[in-house]
Amino acid sequence: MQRDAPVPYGLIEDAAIAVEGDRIAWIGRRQDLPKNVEANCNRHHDARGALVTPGLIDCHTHLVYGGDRAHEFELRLGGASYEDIARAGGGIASTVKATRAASEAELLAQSLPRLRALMGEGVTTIEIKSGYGLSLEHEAKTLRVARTLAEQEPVDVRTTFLGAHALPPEFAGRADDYIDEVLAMLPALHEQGLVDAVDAFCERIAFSTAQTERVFEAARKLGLPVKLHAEQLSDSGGAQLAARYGALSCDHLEWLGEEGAAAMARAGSVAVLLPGAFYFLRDTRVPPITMLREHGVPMAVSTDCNPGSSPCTSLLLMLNMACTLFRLTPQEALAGATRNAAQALGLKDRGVLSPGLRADFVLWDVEQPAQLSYAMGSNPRRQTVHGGRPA
Ligand code: DI6
Ligand code: FE
Repeated sequence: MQRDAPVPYGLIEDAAIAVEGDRIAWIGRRQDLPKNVEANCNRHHDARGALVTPGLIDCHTHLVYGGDRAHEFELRLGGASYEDIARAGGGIASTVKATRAASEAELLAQSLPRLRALMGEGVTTIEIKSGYGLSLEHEAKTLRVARTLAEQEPVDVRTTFLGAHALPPEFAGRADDYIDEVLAMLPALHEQGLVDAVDAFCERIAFSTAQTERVFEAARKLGLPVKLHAEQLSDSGGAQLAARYGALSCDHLEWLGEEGAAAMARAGSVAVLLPGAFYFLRDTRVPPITMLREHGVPMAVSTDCNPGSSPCTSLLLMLNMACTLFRLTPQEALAGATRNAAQALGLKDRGVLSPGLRADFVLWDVEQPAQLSYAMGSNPRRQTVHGGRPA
């Protein structure tokens, strides 16, 4: 797919891609392949009719965590709500306990299968948030595990500091003091090279807009981009706030209002849609897709891979759910896991197949792109190429 291509998906029939190092050197119709490009090529691969897309980008995950929350799933099925469980000291807090208790090696071992499952479906870039450590020691541990995953596997990892995810038990009733702590953690983690972006959970069960703004101010001072978990359970004005700080993205957005959408459009923030969380929490309020389209807000689609609201390691299933539950077109869904997902991470070197960009792509055994979001639970991936190398 190429940027601004007039045909659906920017599809090129009978295409050729030339790769040099980790970059795309040339892409177009095979018959147009320049003679010198062909002559300089020392290895040819016949894609044998495969559909080739950019490597998939999962731009919102909480993939590194300890334990699971299957028991809370049972409680919810028995009638308890996600918010009830959170208020009773479960929810995110129970994952914080398990994550703190896990050693770095244990955390890595628990996270690796989740990463491999996503990579098995063609993910070449993934964002991983902290937010289950909630202290300098454990946030650093989480972010180091995220970095180690990228060293061990052929995948790019972007790390996001989500210190303002929930109130840790030792700060119960002292949310502002905990924000002071978050503000102290951020520069220390940044100094260790562990932070690519900063996120917060702005919600009535988490942090207020005033508290979120303090975090954003601190990020701005360090020159770090921000993102926000906004309007997931209520409209708290988080999107407008995030837009004022030029947020890369606002994520969830079930309760987003018109002013929020307009602010996002002005700021160039991406709307990251998380149909897994919507589905798993049996939400009924769909994010305002038509409004986002009308305002020209780019939409991304991601797994939100986390133990509480979206224990999901299939980005292809999310493409399907983005279409069935949120009524995205398959073309919008695919752009949501490629081009717009790259934008949500502030990455300009990937997400589309264009000369000069990273040679991250996937060969699929499908006839047409809509099959990627059409089928549930199938995985037509034949081969992934990450940075010009078979992965
Ligand atoms: N919103 C979410 O959906 C995840 N975090 C957040 O801020 C859920 C986190 C969890 O329940 O463990
Ligand atoms: Fe999330």
